[in-house]
Amino acid sequence: MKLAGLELVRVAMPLVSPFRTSFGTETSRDVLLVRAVLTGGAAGDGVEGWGECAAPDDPFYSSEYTEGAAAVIARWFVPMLASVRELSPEAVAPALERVKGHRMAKAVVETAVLDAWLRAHGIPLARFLGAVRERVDCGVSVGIMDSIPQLLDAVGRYLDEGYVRIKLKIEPGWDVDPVRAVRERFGDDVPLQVDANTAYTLHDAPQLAKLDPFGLLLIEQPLAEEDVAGHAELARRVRTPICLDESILSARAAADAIRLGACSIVNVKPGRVGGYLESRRIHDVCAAMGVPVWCGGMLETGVGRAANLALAALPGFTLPGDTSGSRRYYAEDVTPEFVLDGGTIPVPDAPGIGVDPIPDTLARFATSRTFLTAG
Ligand code: SMG
Ligand code: MG
Repeated sequence: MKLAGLELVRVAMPLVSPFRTSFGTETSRDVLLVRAVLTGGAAGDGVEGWGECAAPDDPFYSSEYTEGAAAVIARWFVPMLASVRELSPEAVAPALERVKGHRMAKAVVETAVLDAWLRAHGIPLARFLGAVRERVDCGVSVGIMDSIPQLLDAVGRYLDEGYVRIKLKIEPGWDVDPVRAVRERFGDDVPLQVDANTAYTLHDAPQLAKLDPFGLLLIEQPLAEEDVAGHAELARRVRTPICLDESILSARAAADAIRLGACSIVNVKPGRVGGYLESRRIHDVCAAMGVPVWCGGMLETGVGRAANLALAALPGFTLPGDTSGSRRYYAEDVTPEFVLDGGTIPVPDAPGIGVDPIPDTLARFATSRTFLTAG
């Protein structure tokens, strides 16, 4: 199979409510979807596949952002992939290896090719990855709010909807009080965790240790992306398990961080690590080292959500992920809705990622569409 081309589709997706983290507030997403068209071999005259870029609008979560991802794909990835004679999912990363970083951009391209390839072969992504479940347990990530009563309302609504785990975004000034308030209102049995998105330094260890009495599942990424040694030191000073998100860019980084004692749990986000193949390697490394993993989220539309659900169904994903129902994010999604039922969402079982954008809906949300011909 060869690449015929990639279509870059930009969609403007308003969020149902603002999502505030320690690095900023998002009210909508400028999402980059990629449609890969392959020809020849099992694809015959042509087969297409979809991927969603995890990059946010701004380079505040990590160095990547939507506009930058679209640029590197158009300028570098399309010509590099055009020269691959036998294009398979496994051939994408080696073909793009010369480009440093840009993992979210690499991931969306690899996913679109993977989806097309799996459709050509009639294989669902979940089966390809080695999934062992048909439904996955879902948690929800709750942003920083203006007040504790507002937070308790939001958490109460999510618990009523059936989410099986709550994650609170924290930052200096919004950490112990919201956690205590949630524990007092909803009890000690609610699986609860926090995510700081790098907002603290090692000097804050005494403050973070104040979270210990609340029996949290984990503290996610308290320190800077590069500060693996700092996380290892922090892990010795707090009892709550440390989970890394931003710091884990590859299976190698995961193995190193675990060996150094910087984390005992890993958040796997396919975009952050360069795709689903690397995500599976992280899963395997963590399983071999006895470290639980869970699937993170980047406010994906149904395109990215479908693939994340397949990943979250692997055996090592023993903690609920940020794989919430479509309605937690969008009043209307570009794919058929993913509905939370009994705290779980079914894993798509059709070939590839198992869903397609709905053409009319995509047309309404699209702000631009560019087809880049390979070769
Ligand atoms: O998709 O439910 C979701 C969002 C989960 O909190 C979430 N993601 O650091 O884990 C994280 C954040 C990053 C969001 S950046 C837009
Ligand atoms: Mg995180």
